[in-house]
Amino acid sequence: MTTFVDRVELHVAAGNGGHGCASVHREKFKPLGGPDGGNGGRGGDVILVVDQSVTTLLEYHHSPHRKATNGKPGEGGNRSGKDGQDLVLTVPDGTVVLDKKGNVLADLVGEGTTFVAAQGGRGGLGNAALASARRKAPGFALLGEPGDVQDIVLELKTVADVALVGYPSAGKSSLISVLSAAKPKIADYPFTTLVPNLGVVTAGSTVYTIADVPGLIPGASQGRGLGLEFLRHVERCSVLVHVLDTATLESDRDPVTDLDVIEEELKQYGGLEDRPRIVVLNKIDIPDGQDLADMIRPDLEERGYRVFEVSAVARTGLKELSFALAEIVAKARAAKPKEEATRIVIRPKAVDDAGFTVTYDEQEDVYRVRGEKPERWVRQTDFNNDEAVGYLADRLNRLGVEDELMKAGARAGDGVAIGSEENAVVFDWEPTMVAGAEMLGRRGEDHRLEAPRPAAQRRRDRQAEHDEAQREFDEFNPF
Ligand SMILES: Nc1nc2c(ncn2[C@@H]2O[C@H](COP(=O)(O)OP(=O)(O)OP(=O)(O)O)[C@@H](O)[C@H]2O)c(=O)[nH]1
Ligand SMILES: [Mg+2]
Repeated sequence: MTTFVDRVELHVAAGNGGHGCASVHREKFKPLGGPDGGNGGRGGDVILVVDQSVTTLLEYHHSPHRKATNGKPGEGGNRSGKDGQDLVLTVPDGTVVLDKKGNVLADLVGEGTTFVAAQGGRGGLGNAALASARRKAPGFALLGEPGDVQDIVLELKTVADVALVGYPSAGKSSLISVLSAAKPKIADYPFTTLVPNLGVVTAGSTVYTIADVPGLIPGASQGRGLGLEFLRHVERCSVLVHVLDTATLESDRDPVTDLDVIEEELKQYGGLEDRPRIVVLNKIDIPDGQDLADMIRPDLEERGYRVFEVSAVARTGLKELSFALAEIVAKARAAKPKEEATRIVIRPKAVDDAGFTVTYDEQEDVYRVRGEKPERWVRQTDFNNDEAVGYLADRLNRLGVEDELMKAGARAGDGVAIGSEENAVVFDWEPTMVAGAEMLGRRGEDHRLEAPRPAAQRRRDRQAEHDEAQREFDEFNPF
């Protein structure tokens, strides 16, 4: 059984971020040095890039699981962990990226077009980076975030200017082989072509691409023959060419009914109505073929088709055909808006979403907090470390989560879930604990041990706090 490789399911996993390090500088005779734990490295992204020398998705059919490397954890002595390496996957021009539900995530057309299919996790901050004027010696670090894991589907929609359609053995592949340098498989049995062939044609000053699709038969729309699946390859073309066989000896077929049948199947497929069409009568090197062509030509012209008589084998009528196609293609290109020359980078989701929502989830009897920031902060928290948990509470409080919980009607002891239903951290709310913490000061410090701060010091501390918030914001908004 032949496998079709113009549609594959791909499982991609970006690298995890490395954990931050909690460490205290040690030096002889200086027992209490400052915090010197470095940050974890970023996990590598999984990136799809169009490479025009790649023509199939075969590679991904054979190995559909791909993972980028993890970031390394930070170390003491302020050493940051190394970033993970991005995994770059090359795909053919015209690859469409879909999610498992069939939604289009990206349509990759043009050399170098890039799509980040899975984003690497951020590295966690080490305790050196977490230190501030008010939290001089944090005894914790942030965890690295897990990288994205995505199931995606890649579909190839050939990017060709001209598409050849017709019955099996009408001579579509033969035509490509004589119009271009492509060498597709040609044989006198039906369904020789199983995946589209692509050729480049030069006619005068116009260069265009031409593709065939596996042969169509009546009922293709119901899945007969190879079905209509391959018609997606003609969706991007600017002109359709009906290749009709004038030399078949089957009693129930003649070129005009063949044309009607194919048109009916195209209609079933849909979306191709606006494409100009021309008719090629092939195999006129055979005397009966020429006679039949002469006979049906007026009928076809009456229907409004431009008709070309050719022989792919004797190589006649090809020049006229290739120049006529060039003209149609040039016209279609002129009508299209100019393509962006720049590389497009498409990310699977927006980078920033500063907001959050609090809703009461009746089913689970919890107040559910959703939002990019709070959910990220939870992922970064080492719940075995009380100080880290306290830091999380401070962050949530500062974002206003506590206030919103209060407004939503939450009382002490109520369940609060941060995150989606499948993936949430649930805890009992203790608003007084946080209020108490505010009174006592932030985690990692204790007012009672310090002399009252002079005004200038308080100002500096406020500035430091502001800087920290800014850093957090910057870290979250790389652009
Ligand atoms: N005499 C003659 N035979 C031709 C001509 N063009 C193609 N053929 C023959 O017709 C047969 C089918 O040709 P292909 O080019 O493989 O046909 P196809 O339309 O690509 O067929 P599928 O891939 O099966 O859909 C081969 O044996 C070719 O040699 C022609 O102009 N004259
Ligand atoms: Mg063929």
